[in-house]
Amino acid sequence: MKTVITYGTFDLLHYGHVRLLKRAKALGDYLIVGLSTDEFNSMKKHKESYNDYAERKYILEAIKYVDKVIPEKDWNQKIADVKKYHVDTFVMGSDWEGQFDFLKPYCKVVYLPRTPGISTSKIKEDLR
Ligand code: C2G
Repeated sequence: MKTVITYGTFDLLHYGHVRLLKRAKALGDYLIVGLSTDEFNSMKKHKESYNDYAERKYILEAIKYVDKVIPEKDWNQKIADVKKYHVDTFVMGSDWEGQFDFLKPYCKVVYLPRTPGISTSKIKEDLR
């Protein structure tokens, strides 16, 4: 079984997120999502999500590409997660290109092209 992992806030879930999850799952058989907790968002990522962790987790678990959701509490948990879950491939959108190459000794690192024209901040702006 090939395990893939990705991380994010996934707030106001949109098709850019779902396209990322679909392509990530296609790289293996089992997809784990490290979902940023509310504390991690506000303390370390300096962003507040509209939906809280429980709501974002509920939505992600309803997506057929997602097999498991774990909390992302810290920037420094990825190596431990890769080891703990025997991850074969780490995936992130291309806005993170190169930022996680430190994982290369532990697993494959894949940056997938971001979906243009959609983002949570754009949705919020458009709705304003
Ligand atoms: N994404 C995408 N296309 C978009 C918007 C987002 O492919 N139009 C991808 C991002 O590149 C990321 C994932 O969807 O891989 C989740 O996006 P965010 O929730 O914005 O993730 P982010 O806040 O960047 O958190 O430790 C990593 C961080 O937790 C990533």
